[in-house]
This record gives sequence, C-alpha cells and structure tokens, in this order.
Amino acid sequence: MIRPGQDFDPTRRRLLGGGVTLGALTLLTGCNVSDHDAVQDALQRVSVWNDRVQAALFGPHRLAPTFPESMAVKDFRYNAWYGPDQAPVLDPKDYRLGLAGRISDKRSWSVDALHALPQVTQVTRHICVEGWSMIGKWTGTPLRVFLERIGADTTARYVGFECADGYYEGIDMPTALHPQTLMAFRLHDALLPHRHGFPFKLRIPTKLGFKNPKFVTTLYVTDKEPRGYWPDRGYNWFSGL
Ligand SMILES: Nc1nc2c(c(=O)[nH]1)N[C@H]1C(S)=C(S)[C@@H](COP(=O)(O)O)O[C@H]1N2
Ligand SMILES: [Mo]
Repeated sequence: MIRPGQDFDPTRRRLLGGGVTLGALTLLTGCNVSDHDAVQDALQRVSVWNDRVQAALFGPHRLAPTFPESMAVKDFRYNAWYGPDQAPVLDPKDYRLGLAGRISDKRSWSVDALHALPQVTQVTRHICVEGWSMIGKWTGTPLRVFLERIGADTTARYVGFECADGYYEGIDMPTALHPQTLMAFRLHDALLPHRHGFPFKLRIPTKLGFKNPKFVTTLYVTDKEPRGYWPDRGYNWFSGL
C-alpha cells in the first residue's frame, strides 16, 4: 500500500503489476532497461497498446464469475490510500449526486431518490492490485438503468466519476452498460457502510478494485477519456477483463 508522502515509482509498479519481467521488456522493446526514460516510454506504449486491445476484446457477454451467497464475506476489507477513520462520512440529508456532461436531465439525486431505483443483487469477487481479493454481496441499481433514467447519451465514449475524498475514475461506455456494473447501495444486505462508499460505490466486477469508485458525488458522460487516480500514478487505465 502506498501511503501519502511515501516514495512511488510508477515504473517499478507497472513492471510488477503488469507481470512483465525486465528480460521480456528488453526483448519487447529493444531498449536498454537501465535507461529510465526509454523504459518509461516503452512501458507507456505497451500500456496504451494493452488498453486498446483489452477494450476491443471487452463485450457485454463477457461476465465476471458469480458465487453462491454462502461464499460472501460479511466483514469486508476496507481499502483506500488513507485509513478507514478518515473515510468521508456523507450525510444523507445533504447528499446530492451531481450530473454533468452529455445527459439530458441533469437534476441532482438525493439518497432517497437513488434508493427508489430498481435493484439487483450480485455475489462477485473484488480484486485489488495490491494482492488481496474478497467475495462480497452487493445490492444496487445497474448503472445502465440509471443512465437511461437520466437521459445519458450512451453513444458517448465514457462515464466519469468524482468522489468525496478527491478520488476520480472513469470507465468506457461498454463497461458502464455492462449488466454486472452496479451503483451498489448495500453490502451484505446492510446499507453500505461509510468507509465502503456510502451512499454508493460503483461495483464493477469486470474491473480491478481501484476502478470501483466509492462515495461518488458527481457522474459525467463524455467523449474525452476521464483520468483515474491510480492510472495517473502508473496503472493501466483499462484494468479489467
Ligand atoms: N473514493 C475512493 N474510491 C476508491 C478508493 C479510494 O481510495 N477512494 N480505493 C479503491 C481501491 S484501490 C479499492 S481496492 C476499493 C476498496 O473498496 P472497499 O473499501 O469497499 O473494499 O475501493 C476503490 N475505490
Ligand atoms: Mo485496490
């Protein structure tokens, strides 16, 4: 886990995270791996290539595995780049989800209005790049249903999210419309605890954990690739199935 203020080397991270060995990288890129800038540049190109190929392979019929409810963990692990005590506590009285970009009805949404949306339950595995995974049971509204409700232009390329803690992420439209992509309001039947993202967390089982933004405060629809908190620090933007 990288803590604020700790040294962070995206080259090393990407090498380890991507499972690319120095030897393989030398073969792939033909560059001298002791040359930091050349490696950086090559990794950038490999990474962009990966994103494109992965996005092309992705489809709505590619489902993440689901599990029996008995396998879902009750005491779900917390993660963020700060401790659980510092996680934002949003007051349902004041909370409004703001909407922006290519959406025809940009009125903001209260927690009650969100909770009135139709909901489904999924038991899926959350996988964090830091080396842990956990099966959880989440209940919420398919993002597709919400996007249709607000008149989002689903021919746009991306959906972006901004969060109460300054975190930000974005997904491509096929992922946003994927049947397993949920605005999750509940974890193991209980209202989503604050540290896990109250009032909601994007639950995207076809993506790594960091592409599951919590305590979302703004949702926007755009043709410009949204930045991501960890992708800005060296992880692959696509990071999914
Ligand atoms: N707003 C926000 N969302 C976030 C993060 C964060 O720091 N802030 N961390 C991400 C990472 S790296 C993980 S693994 C999951 C952890 O979610 P959990 O606390 O519900 O297990 O949230 C993701 N979403
Ligand atoms: Mo993570």
